Amino acid sequence: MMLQASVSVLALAAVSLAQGTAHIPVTGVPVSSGSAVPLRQNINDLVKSGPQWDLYVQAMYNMSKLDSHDPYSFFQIAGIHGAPYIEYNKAGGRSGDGWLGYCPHGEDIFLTWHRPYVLLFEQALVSVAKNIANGYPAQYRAKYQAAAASLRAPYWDWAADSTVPACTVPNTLNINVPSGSGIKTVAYTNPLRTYYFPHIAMTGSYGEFSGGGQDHTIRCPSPQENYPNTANANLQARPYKGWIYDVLTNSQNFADFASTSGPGINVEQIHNAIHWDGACGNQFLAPDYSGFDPLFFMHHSNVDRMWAFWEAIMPTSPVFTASYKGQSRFNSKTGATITPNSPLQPFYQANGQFHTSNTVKSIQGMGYSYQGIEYWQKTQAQIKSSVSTIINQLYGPKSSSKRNTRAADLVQTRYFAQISVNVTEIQTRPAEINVYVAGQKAGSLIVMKLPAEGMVNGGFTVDTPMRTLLHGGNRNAVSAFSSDVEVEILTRSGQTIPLESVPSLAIDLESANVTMPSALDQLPKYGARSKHRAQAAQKGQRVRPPPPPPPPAQ
Ligand SMILES: [Cu+2]
Repeated sequence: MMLQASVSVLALAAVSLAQGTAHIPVTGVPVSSGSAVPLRQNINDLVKSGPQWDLYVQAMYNMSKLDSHDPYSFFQIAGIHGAPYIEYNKAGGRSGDGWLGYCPHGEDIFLTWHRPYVLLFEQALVSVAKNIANGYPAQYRAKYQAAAASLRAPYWDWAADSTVPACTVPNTLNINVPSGSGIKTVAYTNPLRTYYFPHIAMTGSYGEFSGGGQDHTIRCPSPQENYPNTANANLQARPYKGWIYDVLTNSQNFADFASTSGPGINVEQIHNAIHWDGACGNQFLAPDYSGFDPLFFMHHSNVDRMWAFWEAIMPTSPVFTASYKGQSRFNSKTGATITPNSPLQPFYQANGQFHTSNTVKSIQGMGYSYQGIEYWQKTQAQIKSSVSTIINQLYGPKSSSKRNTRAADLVQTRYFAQISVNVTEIQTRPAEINVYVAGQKAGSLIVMKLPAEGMVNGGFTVDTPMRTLLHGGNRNAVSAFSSDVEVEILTRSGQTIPLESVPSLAIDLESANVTMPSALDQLPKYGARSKHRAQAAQKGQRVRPPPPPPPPAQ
């Protein structure tokens, strides 16, 4: 195996290797029990934090420059996701028979696998940051050491603010670094803008590795595109805020919430669209290389936060309960039975066993938390209340915080399109499925390269087109919807995949009565739901009846 520990940076790993356990346990950053646990920060707030920001930027840079064999190097950690197809953490040899990265997509373990993944990145980040803090001159050292101890993986909240973090744009960032017995402000190479692949990876030392056709990660390349402007235009063209509010409040169980394997709107589908939009395609959209774009861990920290929020408002809900047949991964074959107790390779617990979906279900004891989830000082009910308030404030419709509204005004009918498709029929992936109702764009679903096969599901609200149909005088808006849905499937380069080549694609219209909250710490309550299969046509091929003649003049 190709891993070697670099002892200088790897206090924690070096200890476990020396003790002969041979695995880096993914524990997060240890925090003494009962004391306040550091919160992951919004990256746009971390920028203003002074010493913590100085350390984060330098730690990201140092990780990118660590020897590519070092298990805490950015190369090794980012490379777990897809390419290169090498063993990490002595987690077992290659046994996959299809996709050979470690990450699962389109499966119930999508969220549970990515939680210890971000946690491993975080413990490496903080370990490197602590070393940097120790190098600050005496009069600053304690302040920087404290900042390192409470540094955690920042998140990019693309739903509250659908633009790329401004700090990922410039070539340099101004930070304070040690200088003699003081500190000085320097223009520091920005490690959040791009990552250069190690030369030995590009020349084949780790096996198959193309870098996605580049020796560094790129985003929205000119002259056709521009970062951040094109990325921001992409992001703002989708209603991420509403999607997040809907997925957090509408999902009835973990499997529906978590991944594209469950029906209707889900977190993975929203996450997929961020991969499509955030860098205009390129490595960030390719599962083999997406882990290397510095946007990745900010994005996945936020995905993890969405799951933590959902758990806070659904505290008694288990992770998925049914077993299923998994797809190929680095050390798991197609068809392996996956349960909530299946190993999440290559992530070990401290006891030498692999993490499982059950061992990562709660963030308690993982050394990090999020605002609202201060579990060391709040009851479960208080956490639910504060997280509900945050969800309403950040993602809710303006009316969600209205008080003293008449009860009858709070009941609404909401409409969702639910899409399902067998991805093997969409041979050129990733692709975007755009849905139109009465000629107007109603929503979109990104279908990724992964999962490699099987059914993928997603959904979004169609309240606006349904309202238009209702106001247009359609007494039966549900059947009006059904007879006026059109679909356009586009590849990343804009080529059309004809609907007739994707016969499995189905669109259902789900309607539900929803009681909207009357207080800021309450969330919508979904009542009975009903579903109608719609007849989708290729966009532009729907023959619409001519509009009715105007009524005769009196
Ligand atoms: Cu992702």
